[in-house]
Amino acid sequence: MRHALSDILAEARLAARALVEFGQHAFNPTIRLGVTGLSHSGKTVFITALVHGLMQGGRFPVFEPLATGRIARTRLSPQPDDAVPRFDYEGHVRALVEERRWPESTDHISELRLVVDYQSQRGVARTLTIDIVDYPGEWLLDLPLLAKSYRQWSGESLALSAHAPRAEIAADWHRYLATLDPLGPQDEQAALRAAALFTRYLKACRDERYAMSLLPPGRFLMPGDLAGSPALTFSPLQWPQQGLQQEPQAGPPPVGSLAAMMQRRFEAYKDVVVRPFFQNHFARLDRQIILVDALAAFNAGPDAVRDLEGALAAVLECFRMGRKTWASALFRPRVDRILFAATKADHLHHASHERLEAILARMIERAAERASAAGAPIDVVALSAVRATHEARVRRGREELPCIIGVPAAGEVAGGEVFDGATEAAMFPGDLPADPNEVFGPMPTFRGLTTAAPQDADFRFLRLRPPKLEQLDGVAMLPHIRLDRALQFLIGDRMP
Ligand SMILES: Nc1nc2c(ncn2[C@@H]2O[C@H](COP(=O)(O)OP(=O)(O)OP(=O)(O)O)[C@@H](O)[C@H]2O)c(=O)[nH]1
Ligand SMILES: [Mg+2]
Repeated sequence: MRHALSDILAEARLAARALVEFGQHAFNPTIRLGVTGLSHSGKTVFITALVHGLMQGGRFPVFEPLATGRIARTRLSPQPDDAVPRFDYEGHVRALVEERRWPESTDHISELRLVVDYQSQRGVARTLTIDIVDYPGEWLLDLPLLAKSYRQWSGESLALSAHAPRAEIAADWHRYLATLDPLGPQDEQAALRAAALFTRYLKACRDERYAMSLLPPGRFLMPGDLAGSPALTFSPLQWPQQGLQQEPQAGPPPVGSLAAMMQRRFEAYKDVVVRPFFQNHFARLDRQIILVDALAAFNAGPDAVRDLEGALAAVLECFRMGRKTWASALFRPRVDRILFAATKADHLHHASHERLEAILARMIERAAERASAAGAPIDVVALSAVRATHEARVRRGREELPCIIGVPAAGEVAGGEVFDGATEAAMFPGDLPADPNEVFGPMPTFRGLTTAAPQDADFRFLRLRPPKLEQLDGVAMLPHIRLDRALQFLIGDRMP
């Protein structure tokens, strides 16, 4: 009840804004494109490469308006939202193209406006405005918290942490929780300690050895200016009599208890962090691409793959929730296309690209079953926004092996060799199974990429240097894999 009135007001505000935007878009067609993914999934590189390709008029054969020469010009323009940092396109291009290094990590939302002048199929001059919004996937995975009570979330988080490999990582935190009485008096020191151990557990889960994906609340991993505030100083609690599976419907905890304190802070987190994100950003998106570092999960093995699938189900749940909650008659439908993209496909030989796509598609299918339909068309692609490798066959004894060749970044080490950032190396990325079913099920036969060829295991995920620009018909381009297919799905239909 507490939020009923504010939710109604928020909905009215959103509806009013949607109407204004709808009117504006009738004269000036605009797409708001959300780009998200967990940290390190490739968002910054994706946006930079996409914008660079569009502005340079690059080689995008599957993006029909560009391939058929209908796009006259693409330019940057001041963004509509004054309170959102601008996506530092120029800085990132400088890093990628001039310095040949990957852009710095970014942990905030940012925005960039692109204006495309093009000719319609009938030859009429038109303009499409694309607002690209880059936001951390961790924020998206927070949205399901809005529909959960503290007790429910507490029970679910503990249940999730009870399985391998999380259980081992969570051992210290679990041990500490066992000493706390949720119904005992509130205690700031206990809250601080529990929150610190909970945060340490979340951070360890994200370690590349485990590569877990489903780790809300997201701000525990990227606190920004909320670090140390009560809204980030809480943790699930274990009710002794009920064990790990807590009863979500139970009444409110007694006033002044530790559980009441945690519950208040959990609600504060939703008020300060989650609702503003939902209202100011998420509810306004038209199209969404979700970047997934599936290779990191495959590398870590079946547990990480299962966890990633859980995260994808949570993501789909957000879109369903968004539609159910906000799509009223006043609204034009919001996110009406969702693309899941497995990034960094250039780490695999092309023979595996389709397999990567098939596995991701299977993962989404199963996630969608769990999340009930998302309500918007979904597609899946395996891509590399910037292709840092080329392919070759390398002789090993009597065998010829398909491998990829790239320049490992300076300081990367493999097989006792320290790379200087200029020397090429051949890598054997291992094979993905041809049948996606080998990745799933209770006893998956696919054990992870690292077990495919142990002698080369440490070669597999070397950080590679970005490539040199390719010269194509006098245009300097960043090489890519299937970036054009992503673009066609995301905006092709809006340029008839
Ligand atoms: N080889 C290759 N590496 C990539 C590609 N895209 C991203 N990477 C690697 O992945 C890293 C992370 O990419 P970013 O674009 O910074 O990822 P992000 O999602 O913006 O990460 P945060 O800002 O930390 O959330 C880069 O530093 C590269 O090492 C790609 O297309 N090919
Ligand atoms: Mg980034």
